[in-house]
Amino acid sequence: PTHPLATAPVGMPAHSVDGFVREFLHELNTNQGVALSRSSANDQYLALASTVRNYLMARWLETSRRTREAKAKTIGYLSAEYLLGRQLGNALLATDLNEIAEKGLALCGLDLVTLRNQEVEPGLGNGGLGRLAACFIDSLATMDVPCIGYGIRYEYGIFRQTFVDGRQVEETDTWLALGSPWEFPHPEASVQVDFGGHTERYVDADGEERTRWVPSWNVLGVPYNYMVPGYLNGRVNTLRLWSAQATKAFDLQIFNAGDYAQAVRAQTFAENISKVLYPEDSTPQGKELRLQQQYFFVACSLRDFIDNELEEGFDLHNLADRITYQLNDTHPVIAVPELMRLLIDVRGFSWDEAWEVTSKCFNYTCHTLLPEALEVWSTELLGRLLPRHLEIVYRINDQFLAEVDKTFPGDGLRTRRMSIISEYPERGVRMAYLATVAAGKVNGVAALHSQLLRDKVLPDFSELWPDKFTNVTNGVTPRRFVKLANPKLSDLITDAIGPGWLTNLERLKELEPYADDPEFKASFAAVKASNKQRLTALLKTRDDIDLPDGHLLDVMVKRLHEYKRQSLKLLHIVSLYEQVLSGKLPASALTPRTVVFGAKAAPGYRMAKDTIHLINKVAMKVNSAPEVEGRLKVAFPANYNVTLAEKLIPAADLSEQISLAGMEASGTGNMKFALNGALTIGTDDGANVEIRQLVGDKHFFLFGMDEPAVTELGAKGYHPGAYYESNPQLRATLDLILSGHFSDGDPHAFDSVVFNLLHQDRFMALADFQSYVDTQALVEQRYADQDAWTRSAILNVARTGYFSSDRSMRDYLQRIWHTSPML
Ligand code: 26W
Repeated sequence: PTHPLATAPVGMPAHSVDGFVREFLHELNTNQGVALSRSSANDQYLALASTVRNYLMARWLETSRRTREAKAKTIGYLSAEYLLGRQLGNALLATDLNEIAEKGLALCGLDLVTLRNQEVEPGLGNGGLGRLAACFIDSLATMDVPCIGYGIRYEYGIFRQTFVDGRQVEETDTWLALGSPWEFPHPEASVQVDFGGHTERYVDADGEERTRWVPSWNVLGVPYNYMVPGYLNGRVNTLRLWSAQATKAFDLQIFNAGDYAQAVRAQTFAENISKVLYPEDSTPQGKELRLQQQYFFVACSLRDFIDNELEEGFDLHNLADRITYQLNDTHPVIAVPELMRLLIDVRGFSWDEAWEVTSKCFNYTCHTLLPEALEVWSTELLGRLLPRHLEIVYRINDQFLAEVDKTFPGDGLRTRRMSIISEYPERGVRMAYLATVAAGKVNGVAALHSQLLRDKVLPDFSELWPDKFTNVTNGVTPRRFVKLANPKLSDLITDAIGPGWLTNLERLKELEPYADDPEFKASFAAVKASNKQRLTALLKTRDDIDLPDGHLLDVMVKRLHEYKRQSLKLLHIVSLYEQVLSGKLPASALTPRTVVFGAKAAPGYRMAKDTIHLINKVAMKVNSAPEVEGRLKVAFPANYNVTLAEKLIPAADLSEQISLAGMEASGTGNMKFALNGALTIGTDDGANVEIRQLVGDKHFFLFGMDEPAVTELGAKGYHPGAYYESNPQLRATLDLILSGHFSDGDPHAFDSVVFNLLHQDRFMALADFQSYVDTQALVEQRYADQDAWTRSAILNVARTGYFSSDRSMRDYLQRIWHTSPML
């Protein structure tokens, strides 16, 4: 280019109220095509989003230029889910534009809060795993680490939950309907992805025997780029989500012959691939479309990096110098045979050369311990959809089992146990084994989880390769979950210890002395009270729920799953209620308490849905019972999501982390609550273990069996009915549900939930019941001493800086990625 402006860095709009107003009105007029006086709130939101986006644009282009020039090693985060939450607030924070925007909008007669509330959050994830991905890319940008997040641009994210007569009803999440100001589509950079067909052998020009994949159909992957701004540091990384499009709009021959429906069918078929997020969290269904999704985004992502991020002529033997792929659970593991295929079939590498490169490029994070959550793809399906990949997996397995046999000669049982290919109930590919074989490092997500991963899920592998296994405890981004969610607490912290803690969260330790400072304690309690008021106002307008004043706010928010034991929390509520109803306890003896639930159930998960129904029915009864009026209340706002979490967590007094020990890999909600000054009641599970170690036993309410006790009880034979027989209060509690009291006299309404607890109770809720209610009594005692409670709450904040996702990223950089921030 010859024009000087063509090579100059893109200019940045002025950081002034005037400049902001000018930009905003320009966007409103030219992008939305409306005058301020005629504009809707949505127009105004879209114009505001574009304005803020423009401030980041120069930084974004500059980041990408710098990274290429430095040939820095990039983290390729491969994740089928990103649960981002709203973008505007975070972008304003990252650009330091909040105040300017507020003032500028006021000059236009507009209110920033109202516009922020227009945004529909991108819910492109189910729960913990997707939210973790969002926290990690935030931290990497903030720490100046080159990272591209790769994933799928689902047209419909996690379903919107409503309740009808207390039962969950799912509605489609139309997050794109009112415009999508944060994304940049690049159809010109589309990638073709092949499926189906068969493979052929042939001899190439050099006389080498090679394999060719002859696919039978294909789709296009269209990249959509999203900005991932670092906090006030000028770095803007990229999140690249792929959308599926038909390769040909439609078949003109067929169309001309008159069959319109047939002509467009192929198009609809292809575009289904990125249509909707699978709402199953932890129970894989083995569905063909899901495997298509996985291969689709992974194939696009590998091609994208090689073709567009590396300089021309780059020698792929050195690929591992430039990228390290992190596999977020097994969902993207098909990337392993895909990279092998690219190197061998397309680039002409030998098998050994290709394996040398591939085995240096991948690392694998496991996020679960539940056996049913480990993905196994049937070879029938895999062979039909990706025949070449199946061949490659077989060969990886042959080579791997030969290595096992060399280390443990003649140990046939062991080779069969460790095989990537399982034989029962049908022949399938164990994706966690494939990931472990290919990965440089395998990690769990909390200390206990990583230990159980080594000892129980992959013991043979950790024996073979002890150094492959490591732990990185999860973390959460303090930008979203402290600063944005809890501005008042953030101001109070800054007043006490000065600025800088938001990117160096261990500095919260400096708050410790303030736990004994009466003035600080009063301010801290006032912040909590104000956050409760904010929540009360929100729940009134959002759900028509009335939160009483002055209650202990007891919160359990997470996906509905049996192992998380929402049913145990419910038994506690019913038990308190039953004791008052039957006269065993005067209502005045209850600590005024409001329990808030938030939980979505997978649409096909019957027990989870029945549990939601039961919670809602108990809520209706308890909330209208004069016996417990002013003392006990149950609130279950529908559609718990990131946006609601940001209001709920800062208001909470008590954080419920009550999974059966050994089941919750880490948990991340537990960290968010502690950082916002809630006390935890929890089992010795996941990251709870580390939270308790850091905050101290006196400031954490531990209950229930630990993991060894759970294993022991399971081995000896668990009989939940025995607890029912021997514990009168537990019996009275379950009997009240069985009496039809909560179901308009229908005694069978909740048979599924109650009989499951009585006769199976896979997650041992009845075994932990007494310990749980006893510990809740200790909670009430502490709460009665508000001063002591506040002190514990402050110490929770001061001692949990470790759980910043910045620290998690430092751990990954040192232990797994072997790279560092850009200088
Ligand atoms: C349908 C297949 C499937 C299988 C597993 C879907 C989703 C999963 C995930 C692994 C479930 C998940 O989100 N795990 C959670 O990951 C969090 C982040 O590491 C942890 O904090 C949670 O404890 C863990 O349950």
